[in-house]
Amino acid sequence: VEASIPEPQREAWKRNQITSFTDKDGFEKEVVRHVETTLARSMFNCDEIAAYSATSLAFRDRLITHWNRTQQRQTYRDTKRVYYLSLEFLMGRALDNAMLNVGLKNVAQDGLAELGFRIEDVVKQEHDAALGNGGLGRLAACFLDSLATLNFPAWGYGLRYRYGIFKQEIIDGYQVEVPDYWLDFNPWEFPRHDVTVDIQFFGQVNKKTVGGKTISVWEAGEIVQAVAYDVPIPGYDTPTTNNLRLWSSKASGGEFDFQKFNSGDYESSVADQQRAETISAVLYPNDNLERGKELRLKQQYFWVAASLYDIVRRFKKSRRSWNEFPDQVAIQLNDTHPTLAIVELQRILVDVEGLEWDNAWEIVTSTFGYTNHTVLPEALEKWPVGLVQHLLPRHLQIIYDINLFFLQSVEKAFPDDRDMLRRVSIIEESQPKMVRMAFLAIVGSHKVNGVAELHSDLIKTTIFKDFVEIYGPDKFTNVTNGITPRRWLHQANPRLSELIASKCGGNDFLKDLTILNQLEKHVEDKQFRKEWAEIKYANKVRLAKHIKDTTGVVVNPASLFDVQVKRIHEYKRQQLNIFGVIHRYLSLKAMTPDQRKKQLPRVSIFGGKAAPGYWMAKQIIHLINSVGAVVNKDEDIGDLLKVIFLEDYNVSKAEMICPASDISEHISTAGTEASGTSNMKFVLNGGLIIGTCDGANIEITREIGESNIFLFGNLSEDVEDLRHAHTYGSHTIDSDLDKVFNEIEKGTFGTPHDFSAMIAAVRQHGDYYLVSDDFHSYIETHQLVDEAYRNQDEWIAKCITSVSRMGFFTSDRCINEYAEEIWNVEPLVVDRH
Ligand code: 475
Repeated sequence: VEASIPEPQREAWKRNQITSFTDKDGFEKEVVRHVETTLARSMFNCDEIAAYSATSLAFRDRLITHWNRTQQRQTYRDTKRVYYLSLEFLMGRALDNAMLNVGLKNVAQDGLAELGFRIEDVVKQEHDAALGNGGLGRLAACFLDSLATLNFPAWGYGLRYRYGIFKQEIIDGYQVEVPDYWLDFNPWEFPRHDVTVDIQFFGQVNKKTVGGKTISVWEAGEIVQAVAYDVPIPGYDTPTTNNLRLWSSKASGGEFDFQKFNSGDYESSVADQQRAETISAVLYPNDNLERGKELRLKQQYFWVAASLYDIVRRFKKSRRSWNEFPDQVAIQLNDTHPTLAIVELQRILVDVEGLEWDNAWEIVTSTFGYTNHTVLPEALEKWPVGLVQHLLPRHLQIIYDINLFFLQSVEKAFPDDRDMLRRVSIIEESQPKMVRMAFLAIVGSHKVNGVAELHSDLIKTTIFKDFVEIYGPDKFTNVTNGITPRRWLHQANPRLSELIASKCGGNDFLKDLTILNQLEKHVEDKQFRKEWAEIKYANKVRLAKHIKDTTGVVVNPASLFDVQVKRIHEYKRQQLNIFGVIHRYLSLKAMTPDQRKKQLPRVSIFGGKAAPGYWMAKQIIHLINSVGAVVNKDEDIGDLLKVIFLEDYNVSKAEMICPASDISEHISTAGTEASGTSNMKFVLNGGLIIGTCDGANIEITREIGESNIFLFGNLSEDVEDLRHAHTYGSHTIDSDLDKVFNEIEKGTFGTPHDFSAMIAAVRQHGDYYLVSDDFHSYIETHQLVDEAYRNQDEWIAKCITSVSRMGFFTSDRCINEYAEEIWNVEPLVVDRH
């Protein structure tokens, strides 16, 4: 059936075009309408959740109008589109962001007030959309915001997990995981029951001859249906509203398998249904770790195949030749998780569309770009050949062919280096054989990028060294990460944003963050510094209240707030931090009351989730809580030291925590943190950082100046030698760290046995993360922090100067670099009305 309305009837549609609200009265009308009709409630039965729901529905209606027009415009202009494929989108809350981006938050605030609600309370009703683990997923979310704000015709593609990252509860000092069932009421998604794709698994490959040509036909063993759910992504101060398409799995052929149903096998047909739904049921909760589970591979193929079908379907509408595909389509692979897209596109072009291999391969490699996010060996994806063979028999054949042609070209170019072939082969000749996804991603892409300068250099000299020789250095590039200033400054810290706007000629800095440099000429302005300090204090009061409400511990907002919030991982070294805290505690205990009076009060704040199977990370959480339990009730210490573990760190908590920090910790072993992005969030919110020379810390230092950051520790070029020395030389532990260990072993913080593995990792097992090597420098640098903080005036000046120099770290800059150097796409200029 033709779905397009014929010309004569279109008049009626045009007459009845929807107009969205623009003022308070219009907004209130929409809220009341939604409360009374959509929600079937009334003013006698309207709580904050109902107010949240109705407000969201009102804004959603508005977004949808813009969203429809954006899609029509993009279809009509038919320029090159960007597709960002990510298994994670860590979006957080949508309402506040929608109100700010659309520019109607004040309208909503006044309207809600008249209707009897405080906007802050209404906004808090929303459940975070937590479809990600950490940095990689949040980066994808920032990128979507920038793509829309900069008017790029772009789509995100991901999975609609029924359960996002688990909720963390702390019970008796231990992490307990609780499922995150978040879809109860989600006004921000639109089910597209008409947009479905059948995805096949298992089965076998048969050869068929069609018109004298032999082609491979993949006969399915199982078919699962992908259903699209669309999430509108509003740009800031532009009508452009892009689309994030998330796929949900269900059994194909409707609700039930009718054959089984009719033959009376009702239970097994329901079981089939449930099995199909498992594919998109849950986000794997590992950060910087791959565990090689079959269901994970199924998720990857399911999502990649549905997305490519959609992309190809859209391309085909314009009836261009296949050679134009890379001129119309750029696909970015967010890490190796979507690497099968390379194989799937080759399969579509060769098996389904009948292109010659070489022609197809040229199209494929011109289309894809691959971003690497980690050098940690345990995070590099590899799949057993047998598993790929079983699940995706045709894809394994194609992978072998890709590898064959690739190795032939390598052999030709490096005839004397036999070992090279073994090293770079996409198939690792191990027991069992493995498919190396990163190598497949490199071979199948035209550009490979790292996410900060050091990281991009490291991948070129370590894990991908051979590929730089093979392809030359130009295939490898750097795009340093960034963050969206809309969410991470304007939304998270409205008062600071307003103060900045008052010195920077209005809100333009939110679209061109380099404008922040206008702040620098006000650094000496006493009144400005005072207001700046007041805002920081107010943000600390807000966090102190949250700490009191959630942990019962009272902290003094005048203390120095020292924050480390991120996933718990040995390489991020929360253990170094807590050992440092114990050292501080012991020093304070050894002082006379008079000496103590001269000390600076400090609150050490931790937050972050441990992967459920990461035992050591869970021990670290337990130690932090055990230290807190002792220190926080020690009357000798009082306000001088408090140790807080904040439960369930997530995006919305980060929005409260970042603005409240004085100093934040980014202390990974040099060479391990690819970039880090919370370092940028903290500095942008007027906090200083203590960090190692790692990831984007290095570029932050270059931008804001060495005197505005507290760097410590060994450099990445020394790490290998130090590790070697630990294992093969004599390994002496730093004497202050040794005292800390002895205190733990005395039982000061509970059963010593609970922490023996953490100590053994340093003392006996080679101290892989260099905790002992960096300990002294870490402690000394914290003393410098204390001294610097005593001079509040200078401290504030450092903060202002730093913020003024943070323009580089907007994700807008980052997206423009991708657009120019990797995607070759241009924004679609829109006339606004
Ligand atoms: C880096 N996640 C940060 C951030 O570029 C960087 C890997 C495998 C399986 C599951 N999750 C992952 C990551 O590798 C990841 O989150 N990497 C992070 O990407 C954005 O800023 O340094 O650790």
